Amino acid sequence: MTGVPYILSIDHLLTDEERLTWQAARDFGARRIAPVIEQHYERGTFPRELISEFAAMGFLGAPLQGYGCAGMNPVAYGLTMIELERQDSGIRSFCSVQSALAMWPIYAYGSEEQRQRWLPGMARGEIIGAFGLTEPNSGSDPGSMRTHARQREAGGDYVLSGQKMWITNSPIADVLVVWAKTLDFGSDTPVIRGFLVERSMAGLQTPETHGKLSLRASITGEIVLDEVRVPRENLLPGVQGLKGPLGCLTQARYGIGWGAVGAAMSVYERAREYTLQRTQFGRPIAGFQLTQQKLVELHNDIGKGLLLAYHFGRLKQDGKLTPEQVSYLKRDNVRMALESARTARSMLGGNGIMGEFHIMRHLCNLETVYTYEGTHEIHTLAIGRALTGLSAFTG
Ligand code: TGC
Ligand code: FAD
Repeated sequence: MTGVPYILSIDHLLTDEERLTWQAARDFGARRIAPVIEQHYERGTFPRELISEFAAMGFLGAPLQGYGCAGMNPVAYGLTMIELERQDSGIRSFCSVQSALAMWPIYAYGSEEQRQRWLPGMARGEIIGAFGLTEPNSGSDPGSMRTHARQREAGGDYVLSGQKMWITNSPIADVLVVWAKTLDFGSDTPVIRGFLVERSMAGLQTPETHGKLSLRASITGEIVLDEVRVPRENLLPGVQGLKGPLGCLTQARYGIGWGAVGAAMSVYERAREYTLQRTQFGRPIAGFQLTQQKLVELHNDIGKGLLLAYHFGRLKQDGKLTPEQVSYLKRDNVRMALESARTARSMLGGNGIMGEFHIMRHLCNLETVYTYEGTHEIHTLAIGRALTGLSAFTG
């Protein structure tokens, strides 16, 4: 990120390894994702053929140590998120879900047996994961979930029933991390717990959601659980309560905060290139003051977003990053990227709506990114609570 089209430079803030990781991820995106992404987006398909290549690049479980994972530090991981989302939010989503929402809970809350059983295959991309929290009647308020698990005898299996919706990768997942209100045998107080539901378990269905006009190169579906018998060994033993799924979201939201900068970079670079070439009134439209103002705003907002991500990345490396700071990062950078995409789209005039110019795809994707992993409004309230000590979520 040195030289035109960027005045800001952060290269000197990075280690050699971080710079190499960034360059390798950028080259991979340009070589393997860029040529196929528009076609997948139009068809509404995900490039499954690239999963083994994501694994070879170390993108799956990237920040985790051991179990065949790359063990990237938070800044290196963030830089890979930039490059994946520079290509498409749906591609970054696949890697986010696999790494932060499926592998991370097994790593952080699972038993050693569960880690050994699942993580190496997930890092190789041979086992696909999903994360089931959202339900038809519980989105922003996951504590109101209805999916439940009941244990009918001491130490016995659990029986899960309920419905999750809007679940990335559920139709292709081999293992689904499902959060359910759980009643242990003999207890009358349900508590939220996580289960590793396997594809082969009877009573599980994962129908695909069709008709999306956003994040089309990402597979989305439901999780329907009809008395699914899940052995006790598939319960995540290390966490109870809403802090279980929210802890996973903190990991994923951190990656999104970086990834959004990649989408913004893509739309800015395309708008700059286009306006330098496009001539109206006898001169390149990049020569008009109003166009330059737009380019400057895009450029400067990207710089601020990148520095914010970098700063929080170093805090994370030191173990000091708080969930409220992650809300700050996700909220601000996604808003910035979405506004940047709208501005960049306008700069291409009619061509701005065409697939071949890629900006409209980013714009449509970012509408989802604005909503998932905690909506813009929910993060506003999370930060507002941190600033005032007053919760405005209810009442
Ligand atoms: P609240 O009382 O605030 O907290 C309950 C417990 O959780 C702890 N906690 C957190 N822990 C870790 N990370 C966080 N970010 C945390 N936020 C809270 C908290 O300390 C407490 O722990 P304890 O020990 O005291 O019990 O809970 P609340 O009911 O008031 O809810 C707060 C709220 C609204 C912020 C939360 O529910 C929320 O974040 N809602 C948004 C839901 C959401 O983000 N869903 C995302 C679904 S997954 C998804 O979208 C994947 S997209 C995948 C892709 O990339 O393709
Ligand atoms: P609602 O919660 O109904 O919100 C609707 C509107 O009301 C929003 O603007 C919201 O901000 C606002 N609102 C709600 N409460 C308040 C309040 N207290 N104050 C002010 N405004 C409020 N979920 C998963 O579990 N796993 C996944 O893998 C996953 N992948 C997804 C992929 C896609 C493509 C999409 C679109 C969603 C995905 N989600 C996933 C679900 C996503 O996290 C939810 O859509 C999101 O949390 C919002 O929930 P909701 O859609 O039910 O909206």
